[in-house]
Amino acid sequence: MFALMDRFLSNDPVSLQKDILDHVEYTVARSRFSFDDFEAYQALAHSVRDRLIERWHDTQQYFKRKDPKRLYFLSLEFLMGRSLSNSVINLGIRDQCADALSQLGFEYEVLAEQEGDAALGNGGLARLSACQMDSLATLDYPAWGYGLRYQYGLFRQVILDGFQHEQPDYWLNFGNPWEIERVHVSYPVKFYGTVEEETLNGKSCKVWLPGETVEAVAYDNPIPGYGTRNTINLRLWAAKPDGQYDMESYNTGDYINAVVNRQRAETISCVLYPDDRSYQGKELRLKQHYFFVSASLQDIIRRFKDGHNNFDDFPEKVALQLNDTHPSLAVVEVMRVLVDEEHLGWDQAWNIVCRIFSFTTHTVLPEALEKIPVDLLGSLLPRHLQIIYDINFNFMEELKKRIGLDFNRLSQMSIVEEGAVKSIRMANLSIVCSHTVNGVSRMHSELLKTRVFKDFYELWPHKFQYKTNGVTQRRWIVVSNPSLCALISKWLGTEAWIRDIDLLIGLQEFAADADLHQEWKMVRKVNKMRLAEYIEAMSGVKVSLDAMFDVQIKRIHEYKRQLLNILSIIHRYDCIKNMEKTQRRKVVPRVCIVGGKAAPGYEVAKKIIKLCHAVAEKINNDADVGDLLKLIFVPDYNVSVAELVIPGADLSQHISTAGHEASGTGCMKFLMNGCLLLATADGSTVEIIEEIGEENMFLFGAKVHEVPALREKSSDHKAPLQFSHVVRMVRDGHFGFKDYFKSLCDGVEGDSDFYLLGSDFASYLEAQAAADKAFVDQEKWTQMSILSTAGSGRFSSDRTIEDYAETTWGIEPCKCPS
Ligand code: 26V
Repeated sequence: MFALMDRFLSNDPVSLQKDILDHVEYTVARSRFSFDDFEAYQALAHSVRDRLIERWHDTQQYFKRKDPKRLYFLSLEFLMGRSLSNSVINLGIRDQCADALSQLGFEYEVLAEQEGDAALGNGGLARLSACQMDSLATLDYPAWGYGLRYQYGLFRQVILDGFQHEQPDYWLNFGNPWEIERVHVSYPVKFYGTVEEETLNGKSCKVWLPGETVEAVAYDNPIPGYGTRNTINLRLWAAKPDGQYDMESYNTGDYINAVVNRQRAETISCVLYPDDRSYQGKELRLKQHYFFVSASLQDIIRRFKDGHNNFDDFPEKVALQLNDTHPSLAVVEVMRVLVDEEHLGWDQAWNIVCRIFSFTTHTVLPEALEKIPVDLLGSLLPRHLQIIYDINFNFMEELKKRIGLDFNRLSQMSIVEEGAVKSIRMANLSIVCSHTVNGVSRMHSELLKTRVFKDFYELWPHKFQYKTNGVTQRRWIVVSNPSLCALISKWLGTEAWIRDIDLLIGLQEFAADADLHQEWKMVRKVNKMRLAEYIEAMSGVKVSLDAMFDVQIKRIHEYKRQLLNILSIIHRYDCIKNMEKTQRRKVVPRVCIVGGKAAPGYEVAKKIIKLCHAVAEKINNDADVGDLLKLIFVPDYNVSVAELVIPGADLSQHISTAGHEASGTGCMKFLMNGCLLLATADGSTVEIIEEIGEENMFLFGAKVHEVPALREKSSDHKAPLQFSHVVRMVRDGHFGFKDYFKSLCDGVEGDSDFYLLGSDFASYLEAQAAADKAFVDQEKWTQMSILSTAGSGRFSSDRTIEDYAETTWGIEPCKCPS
């Protein structure tokens, strides 16, 4: 036996260099005297991976020995982005890697750029999952993430003539050193078939005879914590044909077709659904949900049984977190396994289910609430449909006892929705079966309690909680903004804020310090230069560093109101055009940056992207305007693009119609990076206001309680003249594509202005003017910027996760000794 210390790989540059060269030769199979940047990246990635695996083993062994209650985080989506940069920071070996590489003639930053993003998710919910995994590892919680290993991640956005086109993201093309394939960790997942009644030991029980079986194979992705040895696991499932051969079809001679049919199993984990807006009852999607749920639960139950033989202990050892309704079939699957396979009584099983699940919802939009057509569910998962009916029957009986025969309310709360298409309401199912229902910001939770799930709140007020979202400062400051990171540590005299974000508040003390201002401005300028270079390389447009970099990056949605931003840019353009030359000198120059993907079937969002390009074309080529105004659309927005853009932003926009953004997490990343916010009071911005004060932001727009009345108000009184004027410019074809943009214009004028662009326009322009005014006074601006970073502590995912651990999951840290 080696002594433990001897076993660990060393992290000094010499050892790293040796490992890198060994991987060049033996893993990448290139000569150690001749390899390119990509091959060097691969070798570096494998060297880092080796170190992750060591820690991963130790952590898993330690968890096994200690046998704490574990959290299982179930999510259909994780937007992890790049792994190398994050891993070297969390392992504390970034500088050593850079040293090792430079002696080999390579630059760390250049190699890090070789990695493509792991984009196994759509937007906010998926990136939140990634941030939360980082916090779970860093805070030493005994947690596992479970998800799907899509072969194609979120589509790549390509812009041609200003129109969005989608291209497949075959991200595994060049291999993925960050995962470990576990060919021996695999489970059968069943679909279709029939349910038979059988008698076992004198008791009647249900037996599901499936029509199709697919194998789920595990791929493990180690998630290292920062400043700890703990490295947790994100286990993603891939679908493979099962090992059973249907001799009949092979023998009939149609060998080729038999093989091809088997191979079709892989389509289950083939592609991520790119719509984050409205749920469509698609069989493949439902198959993905169940495939993921079934494999994860088999794995979790196997782990539990290895050491426990009484299911009554299950809730002491297992907490299951439902990330939105997408994994909600898990509640039904646990019932099925306990009742049909483990032969527990219904009541005993139900008692267990009610103690293990917690549910977090990430939306307020009714159209995003999942409903699964009963016919679809019944054909794919016949036994599950029966169980759902049984759960609902019991729930309705209990409800009748509580509220009497109020049929209206009973039918609203029922898990089964009657109607043209009889469906299962997944949110209702999740609420009924979970002990806790979390919102993602205080405002979101209030809306859940007073509107979306009002009836459920009245029935079970104790179930409703909220945990305001947070983001990890490791990725969003340390990785993406190293100069700011160094500056913060210098002024705080410690790096401890990287684990203990509350320390950031210490910057407040220096908010007016002239030396800090100098250094802060320098850091911001360097980041702006980096962004300006990217913009020029990508679009050919040269932008002025003296301009205010004004950014709106997020998925394109009507409620997020990118259109409001573009219309105000048109207004700014129009004002500049109509000014005397002498007046133009007073204009604060702006570089407006917009980025985001539209769901492929979301026509309005696609038109907004086209309008942005059409307006940019006009403005950026107008000599009258010059550096006073530029409009840039950053294509293919993803995590890596965000890491580049956020540190370089002066101003960022979070301008959703009040009451529509459940939380928003982009705003938190900008805030941490010292970017000022121009925002409506919606989702988490309400809480940001409380932390940094209204005077350090630019707020505008209707408040959530004013929105319903404004929607009622007659259209003539809503929009100011400037608004009608800019819409008219679009209508009249000022930016071309007159007919194509007509429906966009119709959608914001008159009574159809559902998202209240017209009625918020005047106050939006005022907020924009206030931002211009503040920017002129650079000392004031810098102070606001420092105060933004200083006040961002509450918005770390560390705080969110600690809160979940204590008040929802009931788990405790389990720190693996170093
Ligand atoms: C929703 C749906 C709904 C229909 C079916 C397909 C599908 C796929 C993905 C999603 C996810 C959308 C939900 C989401 O990302 N919500 C965002 O969650 C963030 C984290 O809590 C939050 O900050 C954002 O405000 C919220 O929009």
